[in-house]
Amino acid sequence: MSELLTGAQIICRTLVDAGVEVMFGYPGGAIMPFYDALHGHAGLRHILVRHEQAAAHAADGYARARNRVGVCVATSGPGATNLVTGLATAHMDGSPVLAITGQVGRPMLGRDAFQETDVVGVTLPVTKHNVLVRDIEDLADDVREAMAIAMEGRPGPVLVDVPKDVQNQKAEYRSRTEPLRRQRDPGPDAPDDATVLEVARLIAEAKRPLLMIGRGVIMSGAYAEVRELAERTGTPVITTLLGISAFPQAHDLHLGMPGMHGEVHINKAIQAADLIVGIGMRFDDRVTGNTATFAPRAKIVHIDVNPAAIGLNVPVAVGIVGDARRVLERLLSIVTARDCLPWREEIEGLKHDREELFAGGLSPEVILSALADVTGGRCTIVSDVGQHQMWVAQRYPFQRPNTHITSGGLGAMGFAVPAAMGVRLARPDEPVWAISGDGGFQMNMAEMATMVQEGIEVKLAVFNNGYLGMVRQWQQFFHGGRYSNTPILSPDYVKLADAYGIPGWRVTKASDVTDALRQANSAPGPALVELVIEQEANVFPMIVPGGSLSEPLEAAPV
Ligand SMILES: Cc1ncc(C[n+]2csc(CCOP(=O)(O)OP(=O)(O)O)c2C)c(N)n1
Repeated sequence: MSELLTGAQIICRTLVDAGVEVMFGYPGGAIMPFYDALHGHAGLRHILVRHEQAAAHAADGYARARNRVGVCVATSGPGATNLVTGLATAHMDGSPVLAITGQVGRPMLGRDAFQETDVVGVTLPVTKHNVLVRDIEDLADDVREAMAIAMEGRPGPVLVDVPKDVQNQKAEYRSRTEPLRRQRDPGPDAPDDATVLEVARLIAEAKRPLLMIGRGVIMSGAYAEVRELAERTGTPVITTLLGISAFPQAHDLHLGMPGMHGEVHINKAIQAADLIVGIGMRFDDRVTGNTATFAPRAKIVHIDVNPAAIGLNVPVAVGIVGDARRVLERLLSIVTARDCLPWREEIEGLKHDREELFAGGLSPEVILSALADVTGGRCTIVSDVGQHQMWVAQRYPFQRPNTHITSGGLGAMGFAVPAAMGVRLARPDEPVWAISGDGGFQMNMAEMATMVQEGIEVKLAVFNNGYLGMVRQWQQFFHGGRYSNTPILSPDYVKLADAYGIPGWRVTKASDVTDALRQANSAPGPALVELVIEQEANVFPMIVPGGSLSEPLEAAPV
C-alpha cells in the first residue's frame, strides 16, 4: 500500500507504525514542517519540555523504564546541540534513544546558514549511529533503521537529521514490507560449549567466587537467571551502580555496591575473591579503583553483549560476548550445585559496624528509610548526580527489578527531574520519585512547568545542603578545605513549587520527614519535598580517586 505524504508526515507515520506513543521535544524553524504534521496525529503524544536537554533525558528515562526506544525532537542548531548531554548520557549507559532533528534546507547546507550546525558531526562520538537524510526516498527506512540499531546488541542513542526541504517534499509512503536495507546485526554467536563448560568449571572450583552484575542484566531481563545461578552456587552478588535493582537488595546473597563508595566488606571481598563473574557490566573505573591493584587474586569471567567492553579495563580469563539471559540459560544447564558457605561466612566476618558520621539533624539514612516506608517499596527512584545519588544507592532497599534509574556513566547533573518525567509516562501506575541535590535540581527545575502543563505526576525530593556537595567533599578531603565555588544559593523551593501550582513541603527535622513524604506521595499530581540536610555531611566509605579498593577512607582525612 502506498500513498503520497510529505517528509514530515512520513516521519510521523513511521513512528506510529513502529509503535511510538510519546515523544519529548521543542519546536523551531527547521523542524516546523514536522510539528505541523504532528498537529494532526492523535496517536502521537508530544510533551513540550522547557529545554531540549530535558527532552533527551526524558526520552532516556522512558527508554530505560520500558526497555524500548524513547524519542526526542529538536530543531537545528541550538536545539540539536542542547540534546548532546542527553545523548551522551544514553550512550554511556546503553539506553535506546532516537533523536529527530530538523536541519537547514539542502541548498543551504555548508553555507553557515542561520541555525546550521553539523549535528551529525557533533553527535558522532555520542551516538551509535546517525544520519543526515538527503533523499526523501530514504527517509522512512532511515528512521526504521535507526530505531532498529538503537535496540540491537548493546542499546544506545541514534540521531536522524532531516533538512527542512526534505520534510516538505512529497513522496510515496511505503509501510515496511521488505526487510531493512541494511542486514540487521544477528547478534553475537552463541558461546561455544567449551567456553561455557570452562566457566562452569571455574565456578565449581572457586573457593571465593563473586557475581558482579550491571545494567546488562536489567536490559536483558536476566533477573531469574542471575538469581538461579547465585542460589544454586551460593555465590554472593554485587550490584554496580547501574546494576542496582537487578537483584533483590534484601536477598541473603546480596552484598551491595562496589567501588568508590562501596561498603568496606564488599571491596575487601573483591580483593580476596578468586573468581569474579562480571555480567552485563563494564569494570568502570569507579568500580575498580586502580586497576593495577583490583582483585589481585581473582580470575575474571566477563559476559557482556558489547564485544568492545571485554578486556577493555581489566584482563579477563574468559570472555563471552552475548545477551546476559541467553548466556546464563546455557550456563545454568550445566552448573552444579554448591553452597560456598565458608566464603560467605568469611565475608560476614569482614563486616564491621560503621559509625555514621552525621552530626545529628536530618540524615540521608532517615530520609531514605522514611521514603521506603511511605512508598512500601512500590515506586521507581530516579536519582541525580552527587552525594545524594550515592546515599540512595547505598541505602534505599530496592526490591523490584529496574526500579532504580540514574546517570551512571556520564554522571550528568540535571538528569533526574526530566528523566523521571519519561519514567512516569512509561509507568503511569506507580509513584516515581526524582531525587536531586540542590545543584542538579536547579539545572532542570524549569521542567516543573512541563509536569504541570502535561499532567505528569513526578514527586520531587531535593536534598538541600547549600553546597555542590560531592565536589565540596572532594575539596574538603583533597584540596585543603578550600570551598571554591561550591556554596550554592537556592531559591525558596516551596514558594517556587507554589508558583508552578505544585504543593511543597520543607523538612528540617527528622520527626517531620515521614509525614511530608507521605503527603507528597499521595497528593494528586506533582509534589515537592525540600529536605534540609546537614551541610557538610560526607559520603563514606570512599576510595580516593585512582586508589586501591583495599584502602578505604571511613572518615575525613586530616
Ligand atoms: C552537568 C554536570 N556538571 C558538573 C558535574 C560535576 N559534579 C558532580 S557531583 C557535583 C555536585 C552536585 O551537587 P548537588 O546537585 O547539590 O548534589 P549533592 O552532591 O550535594 O548531593 C558536581 C558539580 C556533573 N557531574 N555534571
